Amino acid sequence: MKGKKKIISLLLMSILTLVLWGCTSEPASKPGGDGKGKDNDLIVVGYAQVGAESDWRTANTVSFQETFVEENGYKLIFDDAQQKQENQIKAIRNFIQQDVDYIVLAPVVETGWETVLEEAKEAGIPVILSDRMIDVSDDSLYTAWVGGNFVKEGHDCVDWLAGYLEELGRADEEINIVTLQGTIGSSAQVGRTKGVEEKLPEHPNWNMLDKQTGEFTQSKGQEVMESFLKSYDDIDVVIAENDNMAFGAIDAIKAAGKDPGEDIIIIGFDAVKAAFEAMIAGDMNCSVECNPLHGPRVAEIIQKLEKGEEVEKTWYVDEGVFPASEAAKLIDSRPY
Ligand code: GZL
Repeated sequence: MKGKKKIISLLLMSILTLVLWGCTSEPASKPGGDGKGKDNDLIVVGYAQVGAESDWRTANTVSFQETFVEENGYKLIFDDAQQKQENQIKAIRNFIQQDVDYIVLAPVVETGWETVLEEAKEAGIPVILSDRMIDVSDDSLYTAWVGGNFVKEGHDCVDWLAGYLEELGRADEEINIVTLQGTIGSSAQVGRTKGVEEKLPEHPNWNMLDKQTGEFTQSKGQEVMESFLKSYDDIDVVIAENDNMAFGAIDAIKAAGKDPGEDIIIIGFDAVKAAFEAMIAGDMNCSVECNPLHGPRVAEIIQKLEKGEEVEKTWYVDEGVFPASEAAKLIDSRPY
């Protein structure tokens, strides 16, 4: 709860207590027995979520819903934008209308946020970014960002593939790659694509045949992979910028009579549990982790802000690289 709201509510409560005390010998108390109003003491957080396009997104949403509960002192107002920026902007304006204490935004794309975040700043409501980043000239428009290092994830993908090809004795072979990109302009897509492209020149025998967006969804990933298989008959590797598009690619490759994980190496990003299941089934070769469990970190930032403490601007989540050889051993310990 913001400073001015706290003072006003304390003043109101003391006036109310004095008035009630004057009328009865019993001390004033409100329903619930603790003498505190139900909503008065809760920190109200508005979360403008991207959508529900992937397993990663679902896990991210659950992390917020499990963290920002009343027993932890919060009231969560959640909005699912169905991957549309205009819906997220509308949600932020609603949060401002409702005078929430904090706005959390998982920006579907990097650009187009200045105006609405200026409005939040005007209203004195701190904005915390979760997951993807925004591209703004004035970084005072957000207080902090929690997310994955997407460029590093792209680097890790190339390094893993190089090691795997070495293991297979294919280090010097011509390797043809296609990429299923995420939502174009999202920092996860921008970063992962950039990370892969930065390291490709280390492997002059690798050819990036094509890149196209699968919108981070399984169905679109399958559709794009079907078109790739029609266009190219010698694909060696699929880099899918999230696991759900990898699952779509696996379905398309099987339908084309080829063996995913064997004929075509499949690499995904996120490391969701279903990716471990696909790796155990032999359909997928690796997943580069991008941890979605941002709820506790965002709560940590809010608690610091509530105490008037300074917070770091950038909070990277821990992430690893998970090859199929590790999948059976690790799947039961996977948190999402
Ligand atoms: C990554 C996140 C991406 C995931 C996808 O932080 O933005 O969006 O990789 C999700 O699964 O749709």
